[in-house]
Amino acid sequence: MIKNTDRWDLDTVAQDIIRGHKLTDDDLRELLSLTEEEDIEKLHYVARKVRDHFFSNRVFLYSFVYFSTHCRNNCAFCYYNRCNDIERYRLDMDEIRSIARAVKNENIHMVDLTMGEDPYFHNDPERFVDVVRAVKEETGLPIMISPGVMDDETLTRLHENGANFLALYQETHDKDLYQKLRVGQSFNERNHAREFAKNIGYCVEDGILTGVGNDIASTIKSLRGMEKGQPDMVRVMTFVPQEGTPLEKVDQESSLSELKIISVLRLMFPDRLIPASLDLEGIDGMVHRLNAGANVVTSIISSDSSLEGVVNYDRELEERDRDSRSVIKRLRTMGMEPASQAEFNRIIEKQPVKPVRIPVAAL
Ligand code: SAM
Ligand code: MD0
Ligand code: SF4
Repeated sequence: MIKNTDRWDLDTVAQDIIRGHKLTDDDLRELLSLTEEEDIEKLHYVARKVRDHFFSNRVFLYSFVYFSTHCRNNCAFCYYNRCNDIERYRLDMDEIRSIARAVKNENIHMVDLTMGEDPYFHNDPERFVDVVRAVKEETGLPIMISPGVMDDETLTRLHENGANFLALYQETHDKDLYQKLRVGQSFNERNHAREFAKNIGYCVEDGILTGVGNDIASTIKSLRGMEKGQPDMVRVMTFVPQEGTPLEKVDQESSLSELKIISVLRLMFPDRLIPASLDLEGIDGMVHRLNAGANVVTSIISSDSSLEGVVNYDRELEERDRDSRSVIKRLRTMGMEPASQAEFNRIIEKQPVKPVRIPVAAL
């Protein structure tokens, strides 16, 4: 559908997708197998066309607040897994409030409150409810929570107290691979929490890792698995080997496969949120991800913050360059603009995305 296809036909492919055409497994296999730069560029072109139809040049921005790096789990890929002997922190309420106040002035659409599965909060979930309530009070912004797996009752309490979005990445929908990645954790419980959250009114995000033992068949399984849950946001991140973890010595893949998958996600989920994470390759990497069809920038952290990212491409760098001002400046050089808060709130309120009409002359 992409190879041996000229520009006019590519526009037709984009129009088909916009009109609701669904990709078959053969299509997915073909797209994920592309290796020639020219073909991959065509795929990105179609993905951008589809994205621009629904979102024009508008981008959403999420601030990332990793408020506790303690964790009871043992994910093979994660720097913060309980077996890794690293320095950890847990912010207290005053620190959280002061960060929330700072975020308010940063021109972002949502705050992402992330933690490891910290027993301090998981054994006494009302503590986390208090955090959500405080951040809502300070910012008035939509709140994403990324707390790991929480039970139905807690998810309900959190929703009632201001949490709008649940980010909970399955990493893979291939059960065998899942057991190797999320060692000792239940596949079904993780899926259930996302499903339950969606049913009670949250927006939800699912996500997969690539470069972590997934071949094309396994990636297709994951894409179909995500499709089943009809998430509001879908992500793919390249696995970055982390010091002190079981997968430390695995070779890191280039971002090529992630960029292809971002485009494929755009064709499968035309009007959904798809992030370009700054955590992997910073602002330069953001440009490639937006050019592949993403429409959200995540992991924005103010330049004076000492909080962690999840992967931290900038762990060794002296200067951090992933604050909202630098992001917006770069977006503008690409002809893109931050969306308005009202546009984002419509998504949070689950109103259908109104397509932006493409003038015939631009096709
Ligand atoms: N503890 C919560 C959980 O696991 O759901 C919240 C943290 S969650 C935001 C951490 C996510 O970052 C993982 O789900 C995974 O997708 C991603 N991640 C963690 N370590 C990574 C690595 N080494 N390379 C790429 N992505 C990674
Ligand atoms: C990111 N570091 O977007 C964040 C994180 C959690 N909801 C998001 C993985 O890259
Ligand atoms: Fe803990 Fe989340 Fe890292 Fe797994 S991915 S070890 S649950 S912080």
